[in-house]
Amino acid sequence: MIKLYGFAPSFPVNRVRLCLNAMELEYKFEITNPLAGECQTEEFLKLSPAGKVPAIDDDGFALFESNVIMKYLCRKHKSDFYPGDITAQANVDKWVDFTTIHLGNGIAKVLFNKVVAGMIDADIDEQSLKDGYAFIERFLSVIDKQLGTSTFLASNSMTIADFCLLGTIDPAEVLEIDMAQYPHVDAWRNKLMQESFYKKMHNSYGEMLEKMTAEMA
Ligand SMILES: N[C@@H](CCC(=O)N[C@@H](CS)C(=O)NCC(=O)O)C(=O)O
Repeated sequence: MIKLYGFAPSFPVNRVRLCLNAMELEYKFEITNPLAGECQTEEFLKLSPAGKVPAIDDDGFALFESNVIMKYLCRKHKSDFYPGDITAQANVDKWVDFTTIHLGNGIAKVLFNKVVAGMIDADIDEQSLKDGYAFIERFLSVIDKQLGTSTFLASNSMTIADFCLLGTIDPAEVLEIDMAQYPHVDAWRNKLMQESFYKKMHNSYGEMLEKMTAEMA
């Protein structure tokens, strides 16, 4: 059975969880918390040499990088969530990379400064926080425009680009992103959050984080 290494607040990990759930693949979630040093063990570094989650072990085949894992799973199980047609696939790749590189970078900056810094007693970098919000505003607006033209991010069918975006934007409320500014993303997201592949992960990012923080206290 597939083993997925990661922990619940990690948005790259959650991209893979959404994909596994939507594909209805059985997997074991091996909780591995980088904030507790659990990614620096000799055993974990064999799976993921930079000590980052997510990583998977699929019956002895080890892989890291969230988007690569989703593509691997779809190819292996012949899922249309990553279409084989060359132009359809290029469209998916385009939105996966755009979401990851531009929006994801902004989310990571804000998430670190607003949530993670407090957990590990690190200083808040005000400039990084400001840059993060600026990236989010600039790039989420582009995604909003795109979602005004199609039902899902890359086309009218759901693909891994949707899992990538849904995972990335999952902490929106916790990060105080005003989703009303992005009505197409907001409507798309509210619909997908009702789906069982999302509910199987958690009811909301905020609820999950609150529960986790209470357990740590
Ligand atoms: N590009 C990677 C990013 C993974 C990543 O940054 N994971 C964070 C958690 S959200 C991590 O493991 N950080 C631990 C560290 O950097 O030591 C992916 O998409 O899988």
